[in-house]
Amino acid sequence: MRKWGIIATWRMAADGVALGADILKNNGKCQDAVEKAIMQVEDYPFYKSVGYGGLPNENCEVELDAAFMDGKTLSIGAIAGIKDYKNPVSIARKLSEDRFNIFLVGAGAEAYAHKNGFVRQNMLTERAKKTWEIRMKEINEKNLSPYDGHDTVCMIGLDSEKDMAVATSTSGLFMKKRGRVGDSPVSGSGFYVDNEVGGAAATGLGEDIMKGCLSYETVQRMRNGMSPMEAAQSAVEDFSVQLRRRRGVAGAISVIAMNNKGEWGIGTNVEFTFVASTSEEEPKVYLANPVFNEDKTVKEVKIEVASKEYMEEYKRNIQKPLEEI
Ligand code: SD4
Repeated sequence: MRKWGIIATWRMAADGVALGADILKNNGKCQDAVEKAIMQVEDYPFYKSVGYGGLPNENCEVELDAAFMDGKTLSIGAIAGIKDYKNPVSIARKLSEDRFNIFLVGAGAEAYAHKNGFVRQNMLTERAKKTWEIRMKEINEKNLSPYDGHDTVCMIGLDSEKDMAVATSTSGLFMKKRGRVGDSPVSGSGFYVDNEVGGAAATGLGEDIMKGCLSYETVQRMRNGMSPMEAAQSAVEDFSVQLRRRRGVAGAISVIAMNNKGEWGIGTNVEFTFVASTSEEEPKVYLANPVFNEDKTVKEVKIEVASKEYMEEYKRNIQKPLEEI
């Protein structure tokens, strides 16, 4: 049997991964699998950190970042700070076909999307607006740090022809400054894939992920012989140690990885959930929990499959009525 595989960040990607796995199982292309899988997450209104329903910036505007990379040609397309367009990942994929101007921001990205017939849509939901209002009040009353609630969806796919692709999509940090761009659309930081090795993608505090180019770093470690699990965990851990030593603090960082044999791995310095499926395994949601030593280094990361009850509780929670937020 020909091998295929797909891995994604966060439990919100469960339905998307199932869709992507279906495409790959039927000998579909990895480019289509990762794009369609991410579109599913972007379109679902109850996920508050990606696409429609994503949380806004401090001005209550939803500004979205997305990227797409093809592991065969190394083509990249990326957009940042785009407003009012339905599927940022598809715009990024389209840009990857071009030779020049492959990374567009703000008004330029919107003009490109308009010219190429992408669907315009107000991406701010009532739910996201209410969450913003509550948070604004808390920040003002309790002097809290505004930055919170950030979960990028990243997908890495391998198809039966041994091609690979990666894509990302996010509303970035909740309450970010207008125009702030994180790692997710930045090649090497938020994502990277090379058919000859494998792919990696990151989620967490973009400001820190970019300091270590962690997706490229993870792919390089696989190139040098590490398994995806060793590569992702050592890249995250080594860099977290560096950040703490040199800056006193390391932000939340999680990386997913898959090599061109369909083996996958993750690295994380915080509690993290992810979803994976391959020609050998049905889509499963996993919970990853780092166990720390006294000096804050990670001793091991415990990985277990999420139960059905866990996922049901999660769905109930994200869909709770607006009055209960
Ligand atoms: C960013 N890395 O914009 C993104 C946010 C994220 O999990 O992934 N959070 O910094």
